[in-house]
Amino acid sequence: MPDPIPCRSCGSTDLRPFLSLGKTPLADALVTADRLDRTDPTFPLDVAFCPGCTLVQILEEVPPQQLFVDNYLYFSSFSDHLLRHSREHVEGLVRNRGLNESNFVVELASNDGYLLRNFLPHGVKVLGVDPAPDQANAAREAGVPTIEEFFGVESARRIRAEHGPADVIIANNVMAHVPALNDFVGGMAELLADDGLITVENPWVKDLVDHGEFDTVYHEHLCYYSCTSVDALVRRHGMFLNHVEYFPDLHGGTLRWHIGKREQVSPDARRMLDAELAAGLTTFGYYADFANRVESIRSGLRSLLEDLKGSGATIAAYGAAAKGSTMINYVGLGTELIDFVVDRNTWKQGKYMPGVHVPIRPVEALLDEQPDYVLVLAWNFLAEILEQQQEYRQRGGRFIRPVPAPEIL
Ligand code: JHZ
Repeated sequence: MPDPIPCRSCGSTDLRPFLSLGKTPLADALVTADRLDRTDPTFPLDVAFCPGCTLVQILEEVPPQQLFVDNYLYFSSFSDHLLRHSREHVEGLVRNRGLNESNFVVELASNDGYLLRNFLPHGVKVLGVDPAPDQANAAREAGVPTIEEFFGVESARRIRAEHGPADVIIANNVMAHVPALNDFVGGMAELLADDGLITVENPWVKDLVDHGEFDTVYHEHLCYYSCTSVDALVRRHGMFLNHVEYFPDLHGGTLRWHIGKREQVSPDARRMLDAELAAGLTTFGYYADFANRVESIRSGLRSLLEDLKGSGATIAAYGAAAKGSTMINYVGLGTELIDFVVDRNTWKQGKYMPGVHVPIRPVEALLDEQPDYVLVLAWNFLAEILEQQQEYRQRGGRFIRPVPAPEIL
């Protein structure tokens, strides 16, 4: 028996598994036409709860280079909703903290500069940090200085020595992706000015469980956070979870945690911590039944699509998202059921979904082919997609949402 892996936050070796999605391919490793004859490598995908610090996490660790440098086509700028959310975040920070030319803001996992570019008109000095080369280049082209690397204590020291301490550090949808979690959070503490602010956004594990969002589990996402697990994590590094905001419509339910070196816990943060305790999120029992619910989504979705197909309907899917890869591989939806997936991201078009090898086409294919049904793999952007696809719907096309329970809309 291999040694049990320790919790990425507190180091406990008592992790308790509660969900196995079997072995799945890497969610963002889209396949090019010349590699279709090969079988894509798969890796175990098992989720566990840490009774020591309550952090939910997967047990497998694929090298980050393979995930975020060799196989990463995710560009943040393809969602209008996310762009609006990011712009509002920046405007709020500039307003509330009076940021100007004298301030320094660092974003970790700055992707294509989708967020930091909003600081430029205010003259605020910014620096992006991101290991993905194509995204870092796109950011630089947008005028956002970006260093191409994984962040940790060592890079924090270097950035601080060159630019001084950061007044604000932003880390959106990245803390889930970091294997050396304490090195990452330690790096933030190292770089942050004494009166500085860190904001961290990530989907909330409570929404994941309550709404059956199992497809957001994939190898890039090592950890699934609650306020309780974030509080324990940042306190280990001499920082405090001071405030929490909730965005129910972003990525299935996102929290923004405000973290600083001075303890100033707001009533909202206190309420969230108390609510997690009261809901039982801090105990294994909360997660114990999740696998059964995931199984019923799988069987429900499969039989819905098989019945539609059996009655002669054509089916496509929307969103070559990482979560879409988990969904179609776990449920087992190949070209016998789904003709093609559409996606706006031009980097993904012309490639194939990992594992099942369903082709990815531009969004216009929905009107060209007018499939009877479209399974929304990027269900987190459902409202935006429905708004865009009025013509497809007027012509009689129907969308299917897979979670929290498969449903024809
Ligand atoms: P989307 C990403 O996951 C990546 P993914 C990452 N791992 C993460 O942590 C989470 O986000 C939070 C396309 N699209 O963003 C764009 C359209 O085609 O849900 C994307 O390819 N038309 C960092 O990959 C995909 O859908 C549209 O109108 O699961 C959505 O992927 C819109 C809005 C999107 O995330």
